[in-house]
Amino acid sequence: MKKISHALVTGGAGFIGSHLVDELVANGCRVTVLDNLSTGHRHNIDHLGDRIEFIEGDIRDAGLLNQVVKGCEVVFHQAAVVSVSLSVRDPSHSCEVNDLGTVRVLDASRRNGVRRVIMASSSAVYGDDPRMPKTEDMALKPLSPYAVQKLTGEFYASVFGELYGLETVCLRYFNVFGPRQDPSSPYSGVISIFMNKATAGEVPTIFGDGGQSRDFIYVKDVVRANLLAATETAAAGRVFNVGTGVVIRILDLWKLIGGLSNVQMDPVFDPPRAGDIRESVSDIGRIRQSLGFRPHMALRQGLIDTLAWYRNPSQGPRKK
Ligand code: UD2
Repeated sequence: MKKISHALVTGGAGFIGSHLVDELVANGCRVTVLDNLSTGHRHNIDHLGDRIEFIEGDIRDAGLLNQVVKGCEVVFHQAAVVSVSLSVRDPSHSCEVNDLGTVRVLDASRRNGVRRVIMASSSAVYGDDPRMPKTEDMALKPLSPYAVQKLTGEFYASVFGELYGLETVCLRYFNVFGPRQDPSSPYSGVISIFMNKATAGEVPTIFGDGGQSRDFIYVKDVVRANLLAATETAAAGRVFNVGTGVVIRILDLWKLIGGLSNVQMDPVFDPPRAGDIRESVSDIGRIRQSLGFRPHMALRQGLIDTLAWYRNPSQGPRKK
């Protein structure tokens, strides 16, 4: 990897952010983490000790951002209210964090000479266009406040590029999974919830008929996409899908996780969630051709590794 001298990771104590921090540190990068610990955890980064600088604070705090961004070459903006259904319940709160917070991150970055900002966007921006797989040039149809907020962030990124010359790259994550994904809320990622249920021997709930499709990408592959986005010249000013192109239906996912956990339980079916999209699978041709990105981890192996983490009492999600 080309060297990054100093990076700020917003949301760096969270699931994806903390893996990104690990990799940056391993690459000899100086790292500052800004996280308000609303959903992130100190224990995700504790093992790094004083090899990173941790600032507990909020991305809506413009004064604080101006301080922490000073001297940073790259900002990885991972902090967000990440749940679609939480944004449906409380659109004002998620708007403040996801939109106002994002503008503040961009603004502090351009004022302080940051070279590039990598934005965590989402496949949610595609909404329910039935065409599969999703390509970056498709018409967008956000179906939830969360999706609107992520799309707004992309527009701001583009405008900050045009107006202020700030380099930005938007990464549309599909469904990310792996160790450290926190299963404790009803809005947690489905794999973390299913693993928690399987490990505890509890019956899972499936929203809808379980026929909805998702493209799950392992967290370490998402980290590699971020590092390419930060270091490849060709990435500047662009939007990329970050997925695998491989699809699985939610009911089949439960069967797979149940099988790997040696649990056989029929799920309970509840009505579909408001704002839920039916089909989601990525076309990753653009990021492959432009940045040379390929996911390394197959779903099954990724699930095995993640399950090992959930079962390890010294690492698993219940340790606070
Ligand atoms: C994910 C991302 C979100 C956004 C979106 C883009 C997470 C936590 N959220 O939302 O940030 O990028 O993708 O489309 O990764 N489900 C069940 N039972 C459960 C939990 C979930 O059936 O106990 C279903 C849920 O209704 C949905 C699917 O599983 O159809 C995936 O749910 P999710 O919350 O993991 O992720 P999603 O796709 O809503």
